[in-house]
Amino acid sequence: MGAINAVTDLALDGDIAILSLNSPPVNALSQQVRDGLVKAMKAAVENSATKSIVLICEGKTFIAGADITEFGKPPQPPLLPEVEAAIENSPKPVVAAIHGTALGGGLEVALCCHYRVAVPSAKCGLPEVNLGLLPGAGGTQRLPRIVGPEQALEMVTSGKHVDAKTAHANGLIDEIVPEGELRAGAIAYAKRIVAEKRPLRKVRDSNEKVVAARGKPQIFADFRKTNARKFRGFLAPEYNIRCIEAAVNLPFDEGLKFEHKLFVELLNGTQSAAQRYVFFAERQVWKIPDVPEDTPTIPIKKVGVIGAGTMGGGISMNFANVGIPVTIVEMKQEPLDRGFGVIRKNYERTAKSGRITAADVDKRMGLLTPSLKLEDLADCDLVIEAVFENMDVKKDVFGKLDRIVKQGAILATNTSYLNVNEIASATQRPEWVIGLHFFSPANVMRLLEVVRGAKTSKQVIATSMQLAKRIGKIAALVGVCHGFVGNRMLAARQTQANAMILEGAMPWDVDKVLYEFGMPMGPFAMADLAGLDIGWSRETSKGATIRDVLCEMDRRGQKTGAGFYDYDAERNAKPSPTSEKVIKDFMAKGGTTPRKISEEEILARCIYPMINEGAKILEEKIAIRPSDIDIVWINGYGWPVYRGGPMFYADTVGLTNVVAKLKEYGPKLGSDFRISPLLEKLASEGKRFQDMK
Ligand code: T1G
Repeated sequence: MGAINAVTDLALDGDIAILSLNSPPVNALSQQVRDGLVKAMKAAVENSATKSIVLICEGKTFIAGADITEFGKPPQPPLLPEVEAAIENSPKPVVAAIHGTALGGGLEVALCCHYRVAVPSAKCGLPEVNLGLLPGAGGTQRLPRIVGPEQALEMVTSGKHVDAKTAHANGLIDEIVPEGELRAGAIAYAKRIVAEKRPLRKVRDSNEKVVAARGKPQIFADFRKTNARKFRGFLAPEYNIRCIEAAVNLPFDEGLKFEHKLFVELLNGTQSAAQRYVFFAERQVWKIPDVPEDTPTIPIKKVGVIGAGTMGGGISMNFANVGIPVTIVEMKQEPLDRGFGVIRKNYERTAKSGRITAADVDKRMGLLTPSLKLEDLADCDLVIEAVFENMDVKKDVFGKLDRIVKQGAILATNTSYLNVNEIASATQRPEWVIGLHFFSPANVMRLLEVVRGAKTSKQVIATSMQLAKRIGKIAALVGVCHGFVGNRMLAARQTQANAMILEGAMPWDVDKVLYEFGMPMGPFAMADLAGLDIGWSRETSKGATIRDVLCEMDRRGQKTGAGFYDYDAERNAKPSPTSEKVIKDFMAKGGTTPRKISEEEILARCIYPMINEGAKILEEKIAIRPSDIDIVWINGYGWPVYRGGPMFYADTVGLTNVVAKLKEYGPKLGSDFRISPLLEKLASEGKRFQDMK
């Protein structure tokens, strides 16, 4: 017994062999781990003193899946099926001892063990769908045999982790052992199954639940129908469903072959490549080269928010959700009352859906204090300003905060466009000023653009990034420029969208292309949703743009039942002959003859200028790395994750093609349009954004 290899150890506890893995950070099934498992199983089985084997992991978690870094490279033996066969076909019972998260290949390995025990805090899941994949090592064939096809469908298409209690209830876990006593509990369990001569239970042989579902295709038809909207554009969910169907309709080994065939298809596809890229991008985004991970942070125990409007209210909820008290300041009582009313309604709606309890609603509302006085923010650790998007108004507020709020507090602005350095210049402490750009609805949208000013201190940056994690956001650190990363690139797209409807395309033509590309909605439907009259007033309107004319006609968007589209009572949009006439009249007035614009041109002119703007953002070091830009677009603007984000997408299209198209459409992209030198350079060197160091 002893070390099998650098990450695998085999020990004996009485007549129980303890096979332990120790491969930080998450005991992923790397080649070394697989090799260790096969060799250790062989040694344990051949050791006559061994009656049973416990598989356990050191560190923070049980096996959290295949090693994602190995994907896309030639597979190295032993492969996972060989590992699984060594465990499942062991003549001695194997007990998986689970703590942390048994995920993907980790749960699949556990399902090849004859028994599974876990501590109460453990979780299990098959999250491969989040990587554009499916459980390719028998998970789609073994899971439904334990939990039934319905639950299996839910687990493999949501990728959600189930807690130990649920896993015990649905049969995934045989016994829950006391927290902190996993090893002892597993050994005791192994001794018991030996003493009770319990069978070598193989999941592959328990067919009751799949046979019971045979001849009931409705299970799958209903599931597909219920989730069609959620799965739109993704390949992996459908492939997972087909595998569960195979588990019901095919003998185990044929089901296994079918699963493997679909797994390989997904693995070699662009969607999984994109989603695996995003997996690592979501972990990279927190790493700030010049702000070390051990940078001291400021404890945030009390927060102040200025403005109880849509943004102020949503922002405050984020902090109340994690138990941080918030004082919300408004100028007048009426907007303050209205703001608190909206927050309570939002919480009550969440409670109605069962995601929180009525007690939670009261507890969170109890953490929110209304105020009409900025002075009430004096002892806050962080103050976030969410007032009207006007520089003078913001500078006035920051000047006052500078005089009121204690030294050592962070002063943050929720501006979505304005110059954070200029806002900071209204204070004597610009090093304590930062931008925290939330996205509407702020209590729902996952993205937070953390805007670093020229003088913002590393401590303030580190604290803001840490706080973002605490309130469940994904934060991207960006520099100061107009619109930061997301809105700056959005403007490049909007410019082209607006230009093309003055050349012959209709708003619904442009929206259709972006919707089919995978965006939740196109720019014109989005404008109607937000309201066409943002920043518009009849007094100043000159009918200079199509938007002006539509607003003058009281077509302000969904809220008026008409905008670019006409809306029925259920707010379903349909192309509008009225706005079509407005647009055509506009072109006629401008002397433009409408032309047919192809979908290919619409897509290229909407997406490629964004990519070009992204490259400029990298040149100006407004973003740290291309994948941060992708994180911004996926989590803030609904860019489809299976396309990896605008910069990753550019790499899949090929930067030379992007440059070529930008040159082809150059004359239409506006007199001030310039191709980014970085983009041209990478393209000329045959490189990708991913190759940037
Ligand atoms: N492979 C390689 N590296 C991994 C990894 C994995 N499976 N999981 C995590 N890491 C790295 C991660 O990049 C980070 O590195 C560090 O570990 C800590 O991760 C055949 C096909 C387990 C819940 O999808 O969900 O099995 O940034 O920051 O917040 O069917 O990691 O420090 O350099 O996320 O505590 C299926 C993926 C694989 C699970 C821990 N498994 N991992 O969360 O830490 S596909 C998954 C997670 C598969 C089979 C198929 C989480 C976690 P670095 P972290 P955490």
